[in-house]
Amino acid sequence: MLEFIQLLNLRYQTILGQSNNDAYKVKFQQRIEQLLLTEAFLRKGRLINTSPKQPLNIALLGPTQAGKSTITNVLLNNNSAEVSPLASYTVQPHGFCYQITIDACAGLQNYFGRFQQLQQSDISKNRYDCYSLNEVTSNAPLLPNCILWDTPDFDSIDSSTYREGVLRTAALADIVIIVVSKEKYADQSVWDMVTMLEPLHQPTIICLNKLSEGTEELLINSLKEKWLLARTDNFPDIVPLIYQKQSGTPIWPKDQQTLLRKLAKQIDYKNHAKFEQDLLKKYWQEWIEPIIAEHKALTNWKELVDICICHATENYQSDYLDHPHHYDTFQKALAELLNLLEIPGFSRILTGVRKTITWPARQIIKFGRKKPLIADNSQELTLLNQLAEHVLIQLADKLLDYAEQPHQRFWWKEFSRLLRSQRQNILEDFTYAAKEYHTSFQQDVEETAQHLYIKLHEHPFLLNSLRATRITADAAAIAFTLHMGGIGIHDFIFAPAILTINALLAESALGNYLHKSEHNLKKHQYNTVKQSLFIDSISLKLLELPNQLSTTNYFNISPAQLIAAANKLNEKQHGLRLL
Ligand SMILES: Nc1nc2c(ncn2[C@@H]2O[C@H](COP(=O)(O)OP(=O)(O)OP(=O)(O)O)[C@@H](O)[C@H]2O)c(=O)[nH]1
Ligand SMILES: [Mg+2]
Repeated sequence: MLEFIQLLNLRYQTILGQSNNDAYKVKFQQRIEQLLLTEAFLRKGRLINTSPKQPLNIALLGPTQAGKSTITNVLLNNNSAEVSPLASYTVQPHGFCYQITIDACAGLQNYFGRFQQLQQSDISKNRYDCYSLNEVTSNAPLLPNCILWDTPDFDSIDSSTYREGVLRTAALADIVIIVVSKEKYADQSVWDMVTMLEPLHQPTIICLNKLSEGTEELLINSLKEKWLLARTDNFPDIVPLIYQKQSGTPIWPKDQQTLLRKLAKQIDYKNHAKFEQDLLKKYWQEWIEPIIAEHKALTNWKELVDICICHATENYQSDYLDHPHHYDTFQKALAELLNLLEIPGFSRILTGVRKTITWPARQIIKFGRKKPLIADNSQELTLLNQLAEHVLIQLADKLLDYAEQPHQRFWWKEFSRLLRSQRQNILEDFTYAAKEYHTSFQQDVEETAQHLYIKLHEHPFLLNSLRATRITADAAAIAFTLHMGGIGIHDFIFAPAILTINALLAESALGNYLHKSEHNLKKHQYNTVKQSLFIDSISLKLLELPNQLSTTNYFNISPAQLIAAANKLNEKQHGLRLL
């Protein structure tokens, strides 16, 4: 699950980097923060599992200049944290180990991942992917043994650049101290953070800093109202700190000296796995919404392609296979049959030719003259190419429609551009595949002719009477001319001799067989065209197109990856950590 959250976060960040849409930016930025916090909280779960004796972590979180660093020093009872009147002064998480050695914090580097652990004195102000860890030697009666974390603010203009450090430290904390000043306690950014932290179930206190005398009650009541709006858990302990004009150092109230030590005793990790799961579930639907939308777009695309391909296949059937004037494949088989008939009359006609070439005509190829394909410029090929073009036109129109709709508009626009750029390639590939099919289907035409020829031998009377007619001789001559490329298939079909032969055969004892052969050839032709051209060529290429979309604009998380992650999210067994 941790890996999936990291992947999701990475994709959100990449896409956000490419986006110019402001509404979209705010939404994505929010989700990135949720993901960062969740990733850190899952890492915390791993830390608890791998190093159960981890030191206690207490983090001070708050808006800039609220006094986080100042209060860190109050709690540490020294001046380890750097305080400044300049806004956004602290920009990295600084951990101060009280009564704890740095060696005991070994698991932290793993927790912080790409953030580098440095000495406070070695940290440069311009580097945000690091944190410091220092041992403090003071006596700090307000603190239990712990790492006390001073953190950067989360509300200044610059804060987005170092927010990850804040979120990582927030998720690490076993106790959270929200530091607000009287000027800042009502800021939306404070309550957004307070709301965001609720699923982490951390014991929390609020330090209300820079108070003027007498305003305490009023401000605490107001804080309470805001808390009840933001959170569902109990209003936490408030530590009011009066502004110390002279010393600059607030004084921790006497009656709350033991507050942190008491809270420390209540820390319990037994529900951490459940809290992780609740946190994931809280945001899950929102996070995966754009991925689902991408999957939906892909499904829509597949449906569109399927519909267009289905129409094209139907049109091929009606405009070619079932079309009385356009369909010519079976006629080619008949032409082959006539060539196969060794008819005496036919032989006489061919005598001149036979002197120079060898029968059957197929062997002409051996003499360097390519046998013309019966229908190189066939009606079928023209129609197939038109159908492919029509499929692409229909799809391009549909894509434009989708690009006008509110959902996944950018995906469809980009996809529409992609289809336009690939259109020519797809059509050229289709034309090539159609020619290939046409050439190789010649073999099936010849086989049909051979079967008819064999069948004809079962009817010697018919064979002989065919051979005896002058018409058959004429037809054979026409077939040969067709074979040699002298005439086209349409001249052949409508030649009177051929029409007569067709009628003769259809009305003969072979009529039924002829009809069946035509039917079978057509069926086989339909299946071949459907599979090799409409499915394996054009459809496959169209369905592969989404893979060519730029990965910087889209999530590209597959349905299988998403299902695997969702399954992990829902796997829950008593007491077992599964995330
Ligand atoms: N006089 C006086 N100054 C205070 C008090 N509390 C905080 N300050 C001042 O407020 C300013 C900001 O305090 P910091 O502790 O640096 O605030 P911060 O929240 O860490 O600010 P960033 O690191 O910029 O986010 C400093 O100049 C402090 O000296 C107080 O009680 N009295
Ligand atoms: Mg500070």
